[in-house]
Amino acid sequence: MARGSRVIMKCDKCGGVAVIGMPQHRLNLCETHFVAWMREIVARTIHRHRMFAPDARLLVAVSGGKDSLTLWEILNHLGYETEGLYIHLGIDSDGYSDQSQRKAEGFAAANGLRLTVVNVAEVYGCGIPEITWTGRGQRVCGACGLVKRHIMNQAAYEGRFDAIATGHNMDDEAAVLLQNLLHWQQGYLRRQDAVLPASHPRLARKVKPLCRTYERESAAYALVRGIDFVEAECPYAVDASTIRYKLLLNQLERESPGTKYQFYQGFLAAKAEGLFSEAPEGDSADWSTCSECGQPTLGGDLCSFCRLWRRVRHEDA
Ligand code: Q46
Ligand code: ZN
Ligand code: ZN
Repeated sequence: MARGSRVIMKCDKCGGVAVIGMPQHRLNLCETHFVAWMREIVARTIHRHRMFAPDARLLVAVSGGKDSLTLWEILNHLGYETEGLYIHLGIDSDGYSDQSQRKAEGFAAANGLRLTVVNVAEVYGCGIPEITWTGRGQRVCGACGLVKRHIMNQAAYEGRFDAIATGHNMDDEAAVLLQNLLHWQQGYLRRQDAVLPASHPRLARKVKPLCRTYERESAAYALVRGIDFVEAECPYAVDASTIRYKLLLNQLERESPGTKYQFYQGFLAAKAEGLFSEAPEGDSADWSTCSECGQPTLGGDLCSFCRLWRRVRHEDA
């Protein structure tokens, strides 16, 4: 072959020009067949994991990024009744939160979908970075996760949604799995799944319909479908421990395509056969009700969300 010439990949379905190659499936697809493939995989994932019924009302947690907007577009295309929830975290660096909110709002408006925005600073007094007891990136993410879970549960409960759908992809899930395995986090390993059932009537069922597709596939889908998403990562993501595991898995994937897929799919298959399903004694939930917000809690009078804000307000005084 002449130097400088490009190899044009062909679509395995129609012979047209392929826009993506997926070595883990030995599959190259053109734009049309890739879009159809993504929708089919998501539909099958929903069905295989019995995520929700065809008439379910879904609250889609959107960050303005490629994964959550791709997920929302596909669920909408598949005919599900969806609403979006955007949580403005008050992350100012390069206007990250404002920019992501605009992307989420733009997508909702363009598709005639309803989006609820909760601004953490406006509702609770300060944004995630000002939760000063944290200080380091990793702990900012811990507080952020807690706040997001609480707001999502509250919104799903008040809006009577059947489930919260999040845009976690296989790269996210495989990285968390590797982290949990390396530290033998048995509790997390028992809970990690494509579906997190509602453990209390006020805690929503959580589903991850993108858990069988790679991150690069949701990015490709968003590009092909012209979805305008925020390209910047949250500035705290660089400190998130899962980034290290993602890099490791990507290195393995480059050397041996399909590693990530087999690793995570194998885990789900083993779980379905009973691995990690036995809860040790004393693992059954003993819920009480938080005296401040009314959400269920496993420890004391206040839930961890309300304890966090008490602490923040006290330190602010
Ligand atoms: S948004 Fe929040 Fe993530 Fe940013 S502060 Fe960390 S947890 S990295 S998904
Ligand atoms: Zn094709
Ligand atoms: Zn509470």
